[in-house]
Amino acid sequence: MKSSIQFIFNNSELGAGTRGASLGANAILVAARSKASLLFKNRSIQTVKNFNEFLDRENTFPFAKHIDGMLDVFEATSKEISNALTEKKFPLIIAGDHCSAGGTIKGIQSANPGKRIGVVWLDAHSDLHSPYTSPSGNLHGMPIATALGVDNLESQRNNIDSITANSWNKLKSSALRPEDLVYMGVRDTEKEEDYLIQTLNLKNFTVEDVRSLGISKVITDISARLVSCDIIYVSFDVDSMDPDLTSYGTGTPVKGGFSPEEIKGILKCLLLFPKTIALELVEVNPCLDDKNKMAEVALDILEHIVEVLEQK
Ligand SMILES: [Mn+2]
Repeated sequence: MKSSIQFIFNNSELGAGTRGASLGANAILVAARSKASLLFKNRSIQTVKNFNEFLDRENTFPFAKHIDGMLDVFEATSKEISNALTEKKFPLIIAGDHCSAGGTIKGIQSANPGKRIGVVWLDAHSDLHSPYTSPSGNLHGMPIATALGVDNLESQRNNIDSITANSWNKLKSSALRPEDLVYMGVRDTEKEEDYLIQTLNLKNFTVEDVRSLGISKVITDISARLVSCDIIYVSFDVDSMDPDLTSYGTGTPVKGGFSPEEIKGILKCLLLFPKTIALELVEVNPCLDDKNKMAEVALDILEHIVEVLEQK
């Protein structure tokens, strides 16, 4: 399916608390060129318009930083992803911070009206906060809450103003049912998120689960869980990997993650699901790195992804 892969760079870092994730996709491109990789050879790259200039303005939304700009990010992202899917392409997205993935899910929804979407979210974090619960106000901790359409008022800690509330309601797609979400590698959550994981009965395959059960058993279980979904989106935050086995070139590294080899095995199986229609890699941050190491790890994984897709 070589011709149908569409690389999409989404260089937004509006949702991150640390600067530099907007350079992640280009850091991978640089790694590819310096290693004479064929990954991007003769392939077009679509670039989503970014709104990172909002970072140079005063933030007036302490519990959802730059949410005004994030509305633009979601709109631009959704349009680009929806267009690629409508053209029967497989979007292979390399994005900055993970928040824009909420826009990706919106785009998948708009290109597939009425279809039931399954999401496999590989991440150290559950990204379940809302402006009502976030301790940091960083939007990259909220994309899954936008997809599920949850506020989690039971765990409310912030009193938000009406502009934040209205903007938040616009970000929410509610495109995802809780039972159609599968986490992998989540190991750093806060109590507000734990509340949702428990009450919504969200499934997480921990690193230990994958090691003790084996990848194939876990994949069989995921396939069964998502049997009622029509299409599947895979979202891969590089912080799902162990920083000591990869690099600290990501915004919020957490020890105890997957190895790159485990990730390759997992992604291969997920990509071979006939229903999988898009994959996204996020949170490479060369500003936090030593000699672009995380981008090199990501490059190796992306080469594997393309190989699998070409054989699919
Ligand atoms: Mn993360």
